[in-house]
Amino acid sequence: MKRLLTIQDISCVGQCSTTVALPLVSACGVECAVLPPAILSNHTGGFKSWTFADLTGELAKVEAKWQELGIKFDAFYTGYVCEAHIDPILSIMASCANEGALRIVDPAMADNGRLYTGFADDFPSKMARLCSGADYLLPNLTEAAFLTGMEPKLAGYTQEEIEALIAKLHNLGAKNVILTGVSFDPALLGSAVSDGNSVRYDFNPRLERMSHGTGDVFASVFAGAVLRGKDAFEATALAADIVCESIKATEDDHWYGVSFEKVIAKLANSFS
Ligand code: PXL
Repeated sequence: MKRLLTIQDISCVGQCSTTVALPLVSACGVECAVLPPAILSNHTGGFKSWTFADLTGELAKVEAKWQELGIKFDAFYTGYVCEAHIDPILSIMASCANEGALRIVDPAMADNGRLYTGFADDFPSKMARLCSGADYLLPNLTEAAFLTGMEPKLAGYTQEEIEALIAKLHNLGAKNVILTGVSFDPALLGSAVSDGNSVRYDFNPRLERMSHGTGDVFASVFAGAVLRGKDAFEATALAADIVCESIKATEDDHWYGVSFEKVIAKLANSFS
């Protein structure tokens, strides 16, 4: 069984980041270790306030212990992290990697044209350092724009513009780019998957519901699927299906996350 380390916060309540990655990566049949660089009472996307315990100081200690114990990983999957975490994370990814270990980077920092509350305007340039060594980079359209120094557009990207954005993301140093939130037809929403040579598109019917945490569901399933041997396009299609199923399984008044729990059995079965 492959062993993946996910590095992103624990939001104790809110169905995002580590509390999504652990069950979904595990459901794919991949061992999921966790390293939270911060613990929040709840996520920052819609709750009025939150607590934030920074664990930056633990990261180098954990790295030293893993080196002493010879603990290594087949893959690293990073999500929501802060500026101070980036250098320690790069160090862990260098020192605790099995040969050929994959780096899957979700630059979780923005959506709908805006950075998440708490990130300074220059944060995308810091996050770009993490993206530069990514084997798989998974930004949404807003994150892609910020990473490449462009103004984000809320809608109306042409295929030409999408592919120019993807080229810029490859120029940052990412091997494969999976750009989410792509739409050329109002009825369809999907992703562009690029290996640097060609771009393929995966679309699903657009669901008229804004949902928190769907980027984390997408990236977690994508990471698990890639480690189970699916190629980037297959992993994208599976991740998008699981996101859609999770949204459909979520009660209308459940605003802070999606009920991915109801889709775990289906996800696990897709590997049998
Ligand atoms: O889902 C991304 C995410 C992760 N972690 C925290 C967040 C968010 C999005 O708002 O606030 C703490």
